[in-house]
Amino acid sequence: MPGRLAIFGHPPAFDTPLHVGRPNLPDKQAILDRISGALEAGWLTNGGPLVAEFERRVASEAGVKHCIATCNGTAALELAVRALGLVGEVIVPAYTFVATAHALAWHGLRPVFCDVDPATHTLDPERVAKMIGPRTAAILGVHLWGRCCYVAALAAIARGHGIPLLFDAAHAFGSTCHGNPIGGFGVCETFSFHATKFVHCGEGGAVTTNDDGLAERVRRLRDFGFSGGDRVTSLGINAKMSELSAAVGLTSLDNMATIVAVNRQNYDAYRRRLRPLAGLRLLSHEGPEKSNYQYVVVEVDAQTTGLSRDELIAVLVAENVLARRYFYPGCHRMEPYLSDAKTAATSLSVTERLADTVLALPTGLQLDERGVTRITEILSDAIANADAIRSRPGRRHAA
Ligand code: T4K
Repeated sequence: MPGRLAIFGHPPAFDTPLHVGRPNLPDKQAILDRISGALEAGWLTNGGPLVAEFERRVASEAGVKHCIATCNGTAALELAVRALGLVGEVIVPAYTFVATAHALAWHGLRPVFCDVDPATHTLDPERVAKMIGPRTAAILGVHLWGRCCYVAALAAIARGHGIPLLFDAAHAFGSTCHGNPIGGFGVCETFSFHATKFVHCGEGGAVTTNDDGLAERVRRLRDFGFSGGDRVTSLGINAKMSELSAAVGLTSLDNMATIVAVNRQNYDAYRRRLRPLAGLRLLSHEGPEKSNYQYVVVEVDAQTTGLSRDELIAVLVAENVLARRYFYPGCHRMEPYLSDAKTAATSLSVTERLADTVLALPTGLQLDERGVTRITEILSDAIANADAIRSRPGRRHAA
């Protein structure tokens, strides 16, 4: 009934806002204990024991030889492209967080935006193959939403053209591809351990690779170009992770299994409850691969629901459910890329449809089955009252 919805002036379903990307903090005391140890030791960054332990544990989880921890996921990508010495153009999906493109452009590389596969929202290998040109320096795949992209097909294309393939695995720590942990594919992969990720450091990231030389270059670039003692052997930057971030990250790793289990329960509850709602397609985390279930992503078919994605977001936000329209409007429709005439002329029909229809819903430790049930009831009530919602006076679309 319209009467139950906050958008009609009734109290919101949730007293406290539910966020997409609310940090999981299951054991604050353990974080404080680790930070206290670092303070006692008087060692806060630059090669401290907590970062070293974090790197060992991430490498082990990702099944990879080297992990180089960084101050964030964007810096990890930047170090990777810099260490690979890329020059020219890099093929990348437009349907991703803008950091993927910015990390390239910041280093003078031109992101060439490719469309994605409608089923998985990840780079479409057939389109990638057609876009390779004389200036293509690399392919950068993104394992979106915690699910792997088409690694084997992309690897075959990269191999055929003798160009490196690397992956932005910001969403995909703890997930697998072809049965192996994400982290060891391509020449290297990069992770984000931002507060909004299911396992996080507050701010943090990492480059993972099995290539000894590349690992050494990334380590050097991360630390001003120092290659031992006071010897500087190349240009470098400060992209180091601090001991305080590693303290948060290690505690997060300790709780990883619990967080994934809760994410999975929430996803299963969403799946059961959304099934009867025609016009809402939940992106699947089913199948043989392991997923971290960290994003709950729904495509809204406005013809069927009677409400656009943005109208549904407005309903949810009024209930204190802060759903997000990731990744709107697609990187190719953002500056500075839009000012590039070639990019502006690019039409990416799948990316554009997803940017207009995808809704990310809250999950993580802030939520349980009751909360998921309530959120899906709101969606159901909204669809049942689409006409009343559309015709109410002074309606505004979600920003
Ligand atoms: N590649 C990909 C594919 C990525 O998705 C990302 C980052 C990167 C690369 C780069 O990695 P980092 O350099 O960031 O490590 C957020 C995150 O800031 C960003 O890390 C993430 N992807 C992206 C998907 O989401 P915004 O602009 O949505 O952040 P914001 O501030 O709106 O926060 C998201 C929600 O989380 C809000 O509802 C508020 C809530 N929140 C956030 C923080 C930080 C909290 O409740 N508490 C918090 O402490 O980008």
